[in-house]
Amino acid sequence: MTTHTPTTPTPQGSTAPSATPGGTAIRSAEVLVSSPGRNFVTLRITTSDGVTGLGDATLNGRELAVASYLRDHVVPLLIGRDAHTIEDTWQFLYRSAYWRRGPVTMAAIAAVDVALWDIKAKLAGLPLYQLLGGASRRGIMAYGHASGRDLPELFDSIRQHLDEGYRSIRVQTSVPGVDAVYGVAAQASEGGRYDYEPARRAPLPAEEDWDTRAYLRHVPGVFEAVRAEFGPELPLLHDGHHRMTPIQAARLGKDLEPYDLFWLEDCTPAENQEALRLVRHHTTTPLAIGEIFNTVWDYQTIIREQLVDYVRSAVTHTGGITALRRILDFAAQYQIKSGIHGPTDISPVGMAAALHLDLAIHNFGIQEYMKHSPLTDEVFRQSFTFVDGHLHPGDAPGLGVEHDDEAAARFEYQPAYLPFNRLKDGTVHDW
Ligand code: GCO
Ligand code: MG
Repeated sequence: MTTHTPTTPTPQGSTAPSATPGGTAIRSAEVLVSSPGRNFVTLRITTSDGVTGLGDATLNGRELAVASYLRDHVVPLLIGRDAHTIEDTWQFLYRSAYWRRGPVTMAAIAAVDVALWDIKAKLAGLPLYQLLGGASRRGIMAYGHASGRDLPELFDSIRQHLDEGYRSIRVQTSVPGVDAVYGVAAQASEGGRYDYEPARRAPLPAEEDWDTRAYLRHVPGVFEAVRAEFGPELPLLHDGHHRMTPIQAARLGKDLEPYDLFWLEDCTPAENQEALRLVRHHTTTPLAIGEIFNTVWDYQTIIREQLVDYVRSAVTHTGGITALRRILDFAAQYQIKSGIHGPTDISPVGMAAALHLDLAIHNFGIQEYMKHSPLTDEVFRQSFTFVDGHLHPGDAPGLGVEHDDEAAARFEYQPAYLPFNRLKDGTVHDW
């Protein structure tokens, strides 16, 4: 039994529901920063009975800001709180900071939220998805990232993904006249694998170039060729990575209609949600957006006016399972489905949280899945499976991920930046 006494100050003075009787008081919270192939920030919460929970707090290229936010401002508030009070802790961290929202704050809250869900599920002796309502499907359809500098290379990449078991494929391509384009593996400087983005772990960001007109001319032909080679059934996706204006995005959506995309992602930057009205009015190509959003407020207009078909937020960047579940429930009222962000900069802990949510919700759409590097897998021991294009989080109690501290100690943090874009005349453009 735990007592809920929100008005009784803890020794830390945070008016936290205290929990000592049930042994679920938070004893410690550690911020673990490591770089096994790429940087990760992980929060580990331990209860007075020694039960541990993990949360992902990785914000690619700005990792240490979240580590400091947690270490300096959140961890001291957690000690002594009841690990069972997930909702109260979420509201406390969100509202008591006064300065709400933003990727740093919401990634920090997400890490606490997911670690507490991990602990609650371990204490219940159940895989986390059981606490979220149980499984709504047998497996989670995942898509992988194929890419190529030209058609033969792209076709090889698609075949390789099919051989690895993927049954849905994102297609990214080089563009004639543009030197380095987002999402094309063979251009990446580190070992030819785009997956370990940012491609360059270095003290300064890499500069890439961009030409929207060249891109708009080239991409439809690539999809025509892919459909001709692989047939009508294979679900194909494409990421515009925030580079188009609404009218340009509308044209691309229209031009891609004959190739029946599963979705066109991040066609505009969408800080301006209304921009998507114009795109929507001109094309029936399904739209996905939201990987850089961090609260439900970023989706208000988009969801209410049904301007997209898929919500792309990560558990890690949107305040955790508690908050993303609410966004997805809101979206469900408008027949909008999930497409949770899952690149390799979401740690295996963040991925596991996504998989438990994917399995439980009704309005699941698809899950992005880029395999982590073998180095990452040494640090994060996982229990998920990937069979015939479908993921499953496994049935270990909690999230099903353990952090190997000894392995992590071998991989020190390295400064890293995402690339940025300049147009031919030198103007900075969205990346
Ligand atoms: C995706 C994303 C990523 C982002 C990356 C930035 O669709 O998976 O666009 O590739 O670029 O998460 O850190
Ligand atoms: Mg994307």
